[in-house]
Amino acid sequence: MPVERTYIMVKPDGVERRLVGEIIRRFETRGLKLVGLKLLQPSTELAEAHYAVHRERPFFGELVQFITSGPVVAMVWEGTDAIKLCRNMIGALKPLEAIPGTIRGDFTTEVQTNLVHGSDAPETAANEIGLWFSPGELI
Ligand code: IDP
Ligand code: MG
Repeated sequence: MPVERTYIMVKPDGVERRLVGEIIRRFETRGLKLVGLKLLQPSTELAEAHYAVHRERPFFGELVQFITSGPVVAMVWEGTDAIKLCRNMIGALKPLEAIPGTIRGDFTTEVQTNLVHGSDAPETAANEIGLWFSPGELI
């Protein structure tokens, strides 16, 4: 059971809907440790780099537009099996599969405006943390 760090982001819809506190509370009360946190307006370049894996998908342009449409809350959370644990707490991508009790399952019916991002594997977590934070910003 490895101690991991994962990149978690409240997307612009979550900030707009005043769900930042609710989302942070869930990770905090679960017992994860907050090691990085900032509010920022992402550039198109940063959004494209973050979602580079989806570059060929038909929704890529729309996705980059959405993620840059307003401020996001970028965070790094640390804990045992933090990557999968946070993905479980965020819930599935498909709205019908996002079960109640998860963030998506409790607060959204949409596939794109789904409130929160979480890294899906150790390699992507390391890559995303490096993209959004400089080492000095992590405690
Ligand atoms: P994930 O966020 O659960 O890891 P991914 O498949 O990595 O899901 O997709 C990244 C993001 O792209 C999703 O969170 C969602 O905002 C958006 N997205 C994924 N599939 C679609 C789609 O079919 N239409 C519009 N947006 C999508
Ligand atoms: Mg993903």
